[in-house]
Amino acid sequence: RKIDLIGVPLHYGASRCGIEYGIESLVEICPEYEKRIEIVEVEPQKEDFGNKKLKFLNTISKTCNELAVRTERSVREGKLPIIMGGDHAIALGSIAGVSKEKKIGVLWVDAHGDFNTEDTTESGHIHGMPLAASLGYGTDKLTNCHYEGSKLEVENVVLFGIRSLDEDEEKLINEAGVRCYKYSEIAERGFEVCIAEASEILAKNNLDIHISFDLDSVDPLEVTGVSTPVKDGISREEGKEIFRYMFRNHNISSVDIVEYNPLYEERKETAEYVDELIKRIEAQ
Ligand code: DIR
Ligand code: MN
Ligand code: MN
Ligand code: MN
Repeated sequence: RKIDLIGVPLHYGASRCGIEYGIESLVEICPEYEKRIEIVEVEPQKEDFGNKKLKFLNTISKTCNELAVRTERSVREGKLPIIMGGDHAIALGSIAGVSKEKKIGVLWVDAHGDFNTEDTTESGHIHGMPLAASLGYGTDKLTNCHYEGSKLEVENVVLFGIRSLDEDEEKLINEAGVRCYKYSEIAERGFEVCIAEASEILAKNNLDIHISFDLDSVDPLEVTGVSTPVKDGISREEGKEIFRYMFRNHNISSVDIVEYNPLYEERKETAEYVDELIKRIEAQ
């Protein structure tokens, strides 16, 4: 299948600067991507700066709506879109776009749950909210991205690699009933066992699967170029194995690779990793 590389240099969903340079930095080590990546531009909108629980809501909402149109078209044309961030808020747009075209499940690989709403968030950063919003939790302006209502069903969503949840965020995950593989469980029961089980849960309804891969899911000792590193995590190899395993066992509709922040990386090893992941997907 032909691959569409879609870049979204959004940083308004996150706290620290630098994520907006991720795509440029990738192109520096792999110039061949320059012509291939189609950029969805981020156009700053008028904001309500009094709203500390939904920072930059209008800009993020606008960007996600545009990305959704672009992603929907890619899937409709029979292609596999890889959406590159930018911060993880963009997953709301990619999932909205793909799910307009076909019903999907989601494997969310992350150190964080990204399951906050304006009522549970401690930071007000929307990159901590896209999974909840895709399931219909939170403000209309996010949950109604691209089309009205929820994009996913709880039984078709699995969280993987999680080791940092806000208190009320964790309550909401449990209330919603989403299966959450914390890193502690993966470390205890083994990576192979857990990815196989996660894949089986997602296979139940025979849906195409979207993989949303936050680079901070990987151990920050191995991938340093992220804004919000959390101790421990899956290895680089295990991250690649997730793609190998999922592509072998599912029809993968689309992929996000997000949160690459070149300002924090030590030796371009994060850019190299993004390149390796793209090449692995292309080899399927
Ligand atoms: C935190 C951090 N839970 C928040 N989230 C991050 O701001 O809601 N997600 N870093 O990737
Ligand atoms: Mn900034
Ligand atoms: Mn994330
Ligand atoms: Mn994260």
